[in-house]
Amino acid sequence: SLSESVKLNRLSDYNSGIVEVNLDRPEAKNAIGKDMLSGLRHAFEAIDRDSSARVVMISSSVPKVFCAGADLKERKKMTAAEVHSFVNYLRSTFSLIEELQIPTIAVIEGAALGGGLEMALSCDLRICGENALLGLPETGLAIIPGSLAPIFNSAGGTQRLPRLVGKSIAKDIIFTGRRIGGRDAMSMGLVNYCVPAGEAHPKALEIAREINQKGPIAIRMAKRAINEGIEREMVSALDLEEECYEQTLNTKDRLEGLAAFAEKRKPIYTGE
Ligand code: CO8
Repeated sequence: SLSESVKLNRLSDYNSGIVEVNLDRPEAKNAIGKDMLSGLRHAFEAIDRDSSARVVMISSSVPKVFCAGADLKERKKMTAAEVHSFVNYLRSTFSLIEELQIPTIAVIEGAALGGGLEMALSCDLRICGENALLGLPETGLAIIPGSLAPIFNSAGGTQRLPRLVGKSIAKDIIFTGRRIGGRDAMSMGLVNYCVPAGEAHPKALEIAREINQKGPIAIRMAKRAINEGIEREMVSALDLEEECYEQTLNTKDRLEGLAAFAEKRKPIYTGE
């Protein structure tokens, strides 16, 4: 176990590849305190080193909550210097999640608020139940999402949210701090799928299994091309696409894909 509140599981029933980071701090609704944060950090560092991992799901075993954000009780006891180093560690951990080479899926049942939503925004995909409540309540606490020392590539809610849903919707969400239900989140493009309450986990597994069957190098290169390309101007972005495409050419998996097509069978990819 990495910490009391974070568990790292490999889903054995899907032939490895799919790993799950499970949040389990029921007494604080999965609020991110020091222990939870170091658990998250170690889990994602372990996944980063694990060359057999193909897809990550972040889920909660606490009913009706994904993550209540920063631990506001612990925060109240911290000195300014402690808050500063905690928030920097939080931000670099979210960047680690965002920059993981393999796809990440946030499985949101119930509340994903403040840092909890920012963690979900660091993921590639978000799948929620209809009971989900998503919001950035920070302005109500007289701070802004992901505040403190802007460091390139490690900003939080004010940066990732508008890139996802556009400036106008992001401003509505951040200025009002309103909690948004699953269906509304879906219509705003804040989540990829909204399913009946309790079904987010099976839906996420379905998506994870689909991704798990694709060429692993192709998936990694597609993620890189999209994430890095969107920050570049078009000519340079297209160069990046070409660079990423090249990485998929000299692979055993590409030949396996062509062979499987010719032989009318499912390809078996090894990530080589
Ligand atoms: N931190 C610490 N404890 C929490 C938190 C939290 N964020 N959220 C809930 N808890 C605790 C409650 O205090 C309560 O403890 P106790 O039993 O001792 O009273 C217990 O969890 C259960 O909570 P509720 O009774 O409220 O449970 P409900 O099921 O009724 O509601 C909610 C669950 C909706 C999650 C509700 O608890 C809630 O709204 N929580 C606050 C959410 C919030 O405002 N989060 C945003 C925090 S700001 C942030 O994340 C900023 C991150 C960026 C860092 C930059 C800062 C400088």
